Amino acid sequence: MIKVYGLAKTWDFPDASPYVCKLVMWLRLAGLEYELHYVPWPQMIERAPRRSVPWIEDADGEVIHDSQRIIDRLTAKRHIALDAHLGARERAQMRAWQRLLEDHYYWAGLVQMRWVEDHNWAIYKKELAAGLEPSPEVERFFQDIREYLVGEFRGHAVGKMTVDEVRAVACEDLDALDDWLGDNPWFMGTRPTSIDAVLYACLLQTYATPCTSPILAHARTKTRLEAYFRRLQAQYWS
Ligand SMILES: N[C@@H](CCC(=O)N[C@@H](CS)C(=O)NCC(=O)O)C(=O)O
Repeated sequence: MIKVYGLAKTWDFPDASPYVCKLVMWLRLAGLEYELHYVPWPQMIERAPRRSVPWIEDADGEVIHDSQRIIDRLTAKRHIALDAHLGARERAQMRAWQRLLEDHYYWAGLVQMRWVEDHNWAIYKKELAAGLEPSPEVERFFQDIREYLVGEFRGHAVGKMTVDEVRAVACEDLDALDDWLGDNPWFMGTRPTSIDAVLYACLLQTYATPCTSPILAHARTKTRLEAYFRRLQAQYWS
């Protein structure tokens, strides 16, 4: 059995991290069984091979970090044929979408919303702190994590924009994703591929969050994208 290590169950997501959500969705698409184990902050930073989630321990003991490296390694090891029908141009296209989702929308759409905006941080912190006895130490701990994440956000290109600019570029990402999907059942056409796992994870954390934001209001106008998300949710998670 593959052991997947994440941070914590959050709201209706399998994990707070979209990269963990991506990996577990990919494992479902690939038909591989797994167990999800939570290693919350600050233990995660000490245990994770590269100080980030996800990482896995495969049944043979091999430890692999980074969602994409894990997917590539398991694809090779288990002869997973999910992307086997794609040609070089489609693979290149898929790579570009992956980068848009993970290196741009992640920051502009997700990190900005829940770690940077005060009203959403209050909602997110309440969920992260559920079950913990309130104390000055717990308060300090969450303040420190928030400062750390906001610092990472500010170090990223979109972190230098105004709030309205960040929201605008996140909405542009959603427009592009919706236009590319069109009326196709899967993001690369008529069959599931690995990129559906990345898109699903980002849409899960967009459509299923209790946060409030103009980005989410915009996402709800993207009816094809939302229908795609709801279909995958029903098919793979209910
Ligand atoms: N490229 C990595 C990104 C993983 C990542 O950034 N994970 C975040 C959680 S969403 C994390 O663990 N951050 C801890 C940190 O940055 O110290 C992957 O695909 O696994």
